[in-house]
Amino acid sequence: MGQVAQLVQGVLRRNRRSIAKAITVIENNEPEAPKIVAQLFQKTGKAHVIGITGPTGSGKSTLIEKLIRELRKSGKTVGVIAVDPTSPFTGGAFLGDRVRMQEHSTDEGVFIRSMANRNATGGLSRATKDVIRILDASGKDVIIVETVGAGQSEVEIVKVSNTVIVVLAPGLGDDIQAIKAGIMEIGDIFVVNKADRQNANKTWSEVQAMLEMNTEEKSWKPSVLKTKALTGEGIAELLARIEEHREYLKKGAFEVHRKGEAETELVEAIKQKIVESIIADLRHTGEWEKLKQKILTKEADPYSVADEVLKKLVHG
Ligand SMILES: Nc1nc2c(ncn2[C@@H]2O[C@H](COP(=O)(O)OP(=O)(O)OP(=O)(O)O)[C@@H](O)[C@H]2O)c(=O)[nH]1
Ligand SMILES: [Mg+2]
Repeated sequence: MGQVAQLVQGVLRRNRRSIAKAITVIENNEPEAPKIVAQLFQKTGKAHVIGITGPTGSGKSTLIEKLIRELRKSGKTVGVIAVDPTSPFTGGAFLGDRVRMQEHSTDEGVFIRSMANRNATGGLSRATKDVIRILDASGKDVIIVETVGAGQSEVEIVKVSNTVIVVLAPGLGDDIQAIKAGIMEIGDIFVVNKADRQNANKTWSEVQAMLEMNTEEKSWKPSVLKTKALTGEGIAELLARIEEHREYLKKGAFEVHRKGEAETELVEAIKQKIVESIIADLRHTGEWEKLKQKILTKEADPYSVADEVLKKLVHG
């Protein structure tokens, strides 16, 4: 059996090492990556993907840890992808390390992986999407994706998730102002964590007020929950709300979402294929080096060179 077939079999058998290896192949964008995705594709689409975002330090990882525990109690298997865990709070793969150290380390029903945001732009959501597929094919019922809510990652998390949870916390008031434009639109569920803190009610009211300002008619009305992730208070309510959203999606919104997703992915895939094949051709004919040289010597700017490439493609 070839390496790809072996990995695919391993993932389907829920073998931890195969899952880890397959994810590494995806992350590094190795040549086998598309083959693995292609062979697992039909076994995907069952998991509920939950995106968790919010300012750094709001308690996302702590909350996820508690969610994992509750989900396991109800017999659900869980995959977690922590994207770009490089904030000053965690200084790296904190969630993974912390949870691994605890009871989940020997639990076959939990798989946690940190992914670095190293090859950014576009590549991240593609890689994340494919890693979700690996976990999905390996039979995980719920897949949680954690990202820090800042700029681009907001858009990305919507692209890959069925349910988006925005986690805020008191004392991050300025942040709320700064991020509200982007973040308030994407949440299906809002959480004000650190409800044990003094200003929690104030933050809760602020978030509530912001949501009420949005008068756009939507069939799903986001709500704001309070949690204390450290003690686990409010987690049961959060899970109930997540379940409500899943039920809501099943009634139709899910199909609409999937169609939009299929279209976006197809567009991305076509773009990528076209770009790769043009560049491969240019390299093959030796043209690539000459074009690069034009930019280096300032004979032409990159856009003019790209125009030139396109004209040749169209007119031969
Ligand atoms: N007081 C209080 N502290 C909390 C609560 N939940 C989390 N914390 C603390 O807040 C800090 C940040 O928690 P994390 O879970 O790492 O936050 P995060 O949002 O994942 O942070 P980044 O991944 O760095 O964006 C930690 O010191 C937690 O112990 C809570 O409910 N109450
Ligand atoms: Mg975290």
